[in-house]
Amino acid sequence: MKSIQSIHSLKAGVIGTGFIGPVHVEALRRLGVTVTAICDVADLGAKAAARLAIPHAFADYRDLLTSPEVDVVHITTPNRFHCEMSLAALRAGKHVVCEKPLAMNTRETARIVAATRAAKRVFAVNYNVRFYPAVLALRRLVEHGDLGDIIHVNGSYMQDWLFKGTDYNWRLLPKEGGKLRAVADIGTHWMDTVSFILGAGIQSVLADLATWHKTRQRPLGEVQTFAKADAKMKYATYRVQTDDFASVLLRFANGARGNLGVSQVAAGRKNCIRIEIYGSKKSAWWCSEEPETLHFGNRDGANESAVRATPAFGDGAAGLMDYPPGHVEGFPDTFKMNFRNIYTAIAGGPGERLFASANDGHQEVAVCEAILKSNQARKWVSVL
Ligand code: SOE
Repeated sequence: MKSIQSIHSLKAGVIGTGFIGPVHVEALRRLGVTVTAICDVADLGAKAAARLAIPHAFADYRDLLTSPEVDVVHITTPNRFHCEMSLAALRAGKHVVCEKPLAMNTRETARIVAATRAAKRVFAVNYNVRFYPAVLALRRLVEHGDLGDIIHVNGSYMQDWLFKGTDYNWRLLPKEGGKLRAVADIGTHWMDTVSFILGAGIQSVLADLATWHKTRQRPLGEVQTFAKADAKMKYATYRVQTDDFASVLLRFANGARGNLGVSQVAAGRKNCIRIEIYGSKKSAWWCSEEPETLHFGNRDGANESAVRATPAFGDGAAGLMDYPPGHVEGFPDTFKMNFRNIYTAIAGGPGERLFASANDGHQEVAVCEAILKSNQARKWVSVL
């Protein structure tokens, strides 16, 4: 149990206190990692430190980076800060866990990849969906050839938290989040997860991006991710320049074809990831709204379902589940297991590195750029 003891001796600092920063804090604590510091502008860091009982609060991230009480820096800010903060954290000798997408464009992500190589530190991008036990199980099944050759993959990532014209968040603004929104924010989760399962990257894309709300109402004041508008709020109208939804055709390096739908205006779909893999022997499908069950499709015999942590589920998630079958592991657990894998690597512990690297994050942004180009040119575009 050497690596577990080492995990416990590592100290984390979190930059950003919106929706996802506290999710990182909770997952780290469930692993037994001490969160020593938190940072956000003005008094937001201090308020979060008081709320979450974190000893050190900073208003300037550079002060968190010089703290000897921090070994691993978690970057959970709007995307436009990711590059600057990642490079500074590596320069300060820290390991980094950065939220996705890794940065605003491939110029930035290439700099992070180069800096990671030079710094000899662990750099992870938080593609947490990889750590649903069903996703890990699917990866193992594909690797072992249980589904046969992969013919095609179908699926979607649907949400409704930006359904109304009054729903607002920094992600809607290209200067905060980048030129792509739904595709970069949630589509890259799906594409990273499927590439991870198949062991094959995306080589080319044909994309159709669409914006349902051509203009939206921006509340005067900041609104947290997933927060609902308040009837008393005052609004300003602005033109929307990012995608509400998209359809993307994909070609993977192993010859498989893919078909992805993404939307943040899909009423009733709160956070729904669907992955269907069609192989030459059988099919397998999974949905994050029913995270504990894998389904298998057979041409001749009956279809089957397997519950997590039972023999029919396979052993792909061994060591990355803590609860017996029937005790649901879901979204928060994916963070815990991702961080367990990352912190074990930082501690020099054993086991395969399953988390997304800086290079994986760079690839996802390269796919986003190809999607943007394809939508503009109305044709297939190769990824870098
Ligand atoms: C908002 O769309 C969001 O918080 C994403 O940014 C996360 O990556 C996803 O896990 C949940 O939804």
